[in-house]
Amino acid sequence: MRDIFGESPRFAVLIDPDHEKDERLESLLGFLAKDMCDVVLVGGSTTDSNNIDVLINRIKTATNKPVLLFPGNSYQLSPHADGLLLPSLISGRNPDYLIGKHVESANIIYKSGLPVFSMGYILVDGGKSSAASYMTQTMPIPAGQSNLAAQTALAGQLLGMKCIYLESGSGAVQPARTEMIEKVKKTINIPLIVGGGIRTAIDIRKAIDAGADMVVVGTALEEEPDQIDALFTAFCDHVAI
Ligand code: 1GP
Repeated sequence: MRDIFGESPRFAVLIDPDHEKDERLESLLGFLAKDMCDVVLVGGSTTDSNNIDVLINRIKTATNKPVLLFPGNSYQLSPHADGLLLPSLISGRNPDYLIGKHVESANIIYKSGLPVFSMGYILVDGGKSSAASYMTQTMPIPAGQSNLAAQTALAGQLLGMKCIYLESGSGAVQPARTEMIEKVKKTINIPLIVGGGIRTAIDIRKAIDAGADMVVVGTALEEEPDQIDALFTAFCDHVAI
């Protein structure tokens, strides 16, 4: 897989396959065609669509940036992607999402030849119930429990995971707190992805300053694709400081 992390933080756009038919997607793809991101993630918690191949081909027609699967379940896989972030929900205690889904899909993933990047996925309370929490039947880590998040991330690193995703849930009211991002970042030495509820330039700056190696924006851009110009500019300006 191409190196998705580097010396400086990355800006990732998350697209949910459920929204493949949303007319706003075309507008977002138009911005991606102008290189307004570093990475595109594709995935969601609830999809039952068969649109993932179509969606990935549309994205890859628009941009040369890496397109990585970020699957919420074992059928959100496509050989057309550039790689797979393989999440294990290490904040939860549901064996299906720790290892069960992985066993179900191991042969398919292996045969696809997709580069795989194993990822410790940590769900944090984002101020409202999230689809990820509901679908996985797991409790998020309370937003104020930075030590617990850091311990969980460290356990993921010790298990050999290649990155950690601190997830407040799609459409979260509150992104992960800076104290938690800082604590997790200081505790691990693998890349840290932060997403969920990031909507503004301030949210992006806070996440970067706290130590995020990648910030993920989904809902805000799916709702209002035009915002990407301002958000990506703010991101680039801040990273350049
Ligand atoms: C969800 O972290 C991602 O898995 C993105 O969240 O949709 O709130 O940007 P948003």
